[in-house]
Amino acid sequence: MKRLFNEHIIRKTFELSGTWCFTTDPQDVGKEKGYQNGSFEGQTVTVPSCWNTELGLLNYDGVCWYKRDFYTEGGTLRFLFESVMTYGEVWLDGNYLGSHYGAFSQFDFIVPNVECGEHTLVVRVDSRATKESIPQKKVDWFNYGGIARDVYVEVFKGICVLYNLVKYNLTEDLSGAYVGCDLELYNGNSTKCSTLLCVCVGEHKVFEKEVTIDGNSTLCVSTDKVFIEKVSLWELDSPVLYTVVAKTDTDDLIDKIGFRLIEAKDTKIWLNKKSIELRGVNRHDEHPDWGFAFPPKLMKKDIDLIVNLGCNTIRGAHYPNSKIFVDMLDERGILFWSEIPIWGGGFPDDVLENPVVVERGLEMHREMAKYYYNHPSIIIWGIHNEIYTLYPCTRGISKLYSEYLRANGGNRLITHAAAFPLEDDSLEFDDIICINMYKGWYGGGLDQWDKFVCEFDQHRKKLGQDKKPVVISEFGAGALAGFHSHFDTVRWSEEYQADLLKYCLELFHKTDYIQGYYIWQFCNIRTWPEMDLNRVRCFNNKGILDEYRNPKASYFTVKELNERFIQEEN
Ligand code: ADA
Repeated sequence: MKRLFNEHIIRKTFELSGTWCFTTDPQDVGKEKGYQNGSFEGQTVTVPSCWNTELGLLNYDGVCWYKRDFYTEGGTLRFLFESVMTYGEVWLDGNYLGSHYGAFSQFDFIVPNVECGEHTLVVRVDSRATKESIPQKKVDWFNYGGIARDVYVEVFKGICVLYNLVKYNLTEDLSGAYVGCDLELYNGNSTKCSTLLCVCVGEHKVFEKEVTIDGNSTLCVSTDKVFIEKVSLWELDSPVLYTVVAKTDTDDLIDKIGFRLIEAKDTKIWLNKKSIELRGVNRHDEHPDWGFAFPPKLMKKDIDLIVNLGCNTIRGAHYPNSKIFVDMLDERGILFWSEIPIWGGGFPDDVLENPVVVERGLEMHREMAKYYYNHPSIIIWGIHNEIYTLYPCTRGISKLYSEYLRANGGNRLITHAAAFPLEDDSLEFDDIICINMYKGWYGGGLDQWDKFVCEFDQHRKKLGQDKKPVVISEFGAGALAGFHSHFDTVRWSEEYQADLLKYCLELFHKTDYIQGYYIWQFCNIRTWPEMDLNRVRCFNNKGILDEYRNPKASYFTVKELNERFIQEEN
């Protein structure tokens, strides 16, 4: 399942999800043996899935091969992969189609003149990290391997719409909008063709014109902005979505958008010109039984649990989440922070200085901004998490990524999660200042929080950054579900975690310049067994629910506090 709605009524598409033939290749000899031609035997696995959830493969990190036969009537086909973890190479009937690096982004190959009949698609997946990987080997989550999201085949007839990024500006009073589109088209025929291209937003036609494209070529079209006099806004309590249909004579692409304005000024965050406090959790798109191949049913359950907690926002720590999840947030009026997996501790300066890594990070931002552009729920782009901000190279990276997203990422707030906020050299590139801090768990007692809050207030004023709202993007404590203590000072107890979160939430809520928080974290997550992070049970246990979504005591503490804050607001 790709989206919560049909992206095409005209275009014929079929899923290649289901059973595939699968084998591990621990010596990485598959290419020499000709596996790319489909000449291997193996077990059956379902796609999408992560191989580490198969029996015996929990800790397998390496190369695997997948094979799937399918029938087509032929023509120009587009093979679309939503997520291959981490490096994927693809062959059709032994012919190399190409490769993609990066676990959390879609990619595709367009193949003209495919003959009618049976074909074989082969995918080589390599999950191993190198010095040039994003993320690096050292991360505080389990880096699953596999084809973790769906695979599709789309049949291209004539001129097709590959992408449609809807760009708009709202009028000052937010009642109307100037709407235009950046479209990418592809001519699936081998000869030059023309078509009428038409784009509608709801019932408003915003573009209609004839376009001509050479055979098997791409064309980008940017339309002029058209004024829509009356629009309903995408609000948290009424998230109105508009269906956008881009249509040619032979093809279509359907998406949804919402009209909203997000701003950060005068130390506050404003949604549609109303100030909001962000009440959120950090959530990994992960489950011990599914890995990153997270099923929609469980996504909905996670969202229900988060809404029940009184939250209005989720940070997709630490990578772009599946589009279905973001569709659900669009529909339910929940704000989302999306980021790429440049994760702190794993990135020493020699890695961050490597131009291959810098370019990979930029490419991940390009992909995120393009594929998620139309989602109204995404209000924050995170450029990196906890990298050491006093490396000379960090400033350059922060500048590069934030400038890219500011120019190409639509109306969103840009930030990075700062673990060293008092020595951070990149705060000036942010729209909101986001701080990860674990006082009361790592480094210092709980009362150190008050000291920090005063110190940072002085600091931001000294830097001239005091008009920017501050959000505490990570804080928390580990708790082993079921471990209780009469003493709230006993670490790892549910009581200790609940108390720490209560202390923090109350402090953040009453501090004027702090405009929100994201608890670390929604639920426990699996981590690498060999990590030197001291993770009991090989899990990061800071969830306010356990990994099977059973609540710890802190879940109810947080719920109670959020409800109180909401009441105060009204
Ligand atoms: C960091 C990091 C998280 C997690 C957390 C922790 O802030 O961003 O991914 O590792 O620490 O639990 O220590």
